[in-house]
Amino acid sequence: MGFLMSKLWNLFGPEEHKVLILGLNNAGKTTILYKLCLGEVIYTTPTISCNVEEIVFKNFRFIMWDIGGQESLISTWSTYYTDAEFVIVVVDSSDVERLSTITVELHKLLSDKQLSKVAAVLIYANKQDIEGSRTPYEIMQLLNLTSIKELSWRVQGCCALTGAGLYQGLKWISLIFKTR
Ligand SMILES: Nc1nc2c(ncn2[C@@H]2O[C@H](COP(=O)(O)OP(=O)(O)OP(=O)(O)O)[C@@H](O)[C@H]2O)c(=O)[nH]1
Ligand SMILES: [Mg+2]
Repeated sequence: MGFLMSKLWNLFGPEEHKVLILGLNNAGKTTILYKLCLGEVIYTTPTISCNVEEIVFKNFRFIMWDIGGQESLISTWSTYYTDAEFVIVVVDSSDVERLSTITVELHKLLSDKQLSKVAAVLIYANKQDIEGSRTPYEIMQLLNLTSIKELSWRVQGCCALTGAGLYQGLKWISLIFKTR
């Protein structure tokens, strides 16, 4: 019976999609993941490999892969790319010094052939609560997003601590899958 139920769930249950959450260390990726999953701000430590959680939203089942962003881990990101259908890049909007680093990494990952199933990228311009943070519009310009023609992109300003902006981002992801 359990087997039959799981088959029916697969047939009629929410569609499953693998989503990668990438970005430099301290950007707020893990905080965002658990704020979305649990509705709470959890205490985080730097992610050494990855955290994987499921989020069911608007009839979609997103399997979220939050990958560690420390410098030494960036070269391992591509080992998680197989079957990914969507990429979220989290940017610390207050970390102006490292915006050029994430710009390079963003454009590099989007040109990786292993991510050929990815049709869109959401950029969370996180830490909007910190004074002096770049606005979502500035983040769009600094990340040179207008040069990306092959896929859809959107910058969503957010604050993982309050949750502001997070669901708007999730809504956009579900819209992308709905209109595919
Ligand atoms: N002020 C502020 N702090 C935030 C926000 N989001 C996350 N933080 C803090 O930023 C720090 C790093 O957050 P993490 O979620 O661990 O960062 P990460 O991107 O997962 O980092 P790695 O796992 O090392 O790649 C933590 O102290 C968070 O509480 C935010 O929107 N505003
Ligand atoms: Mg983390």
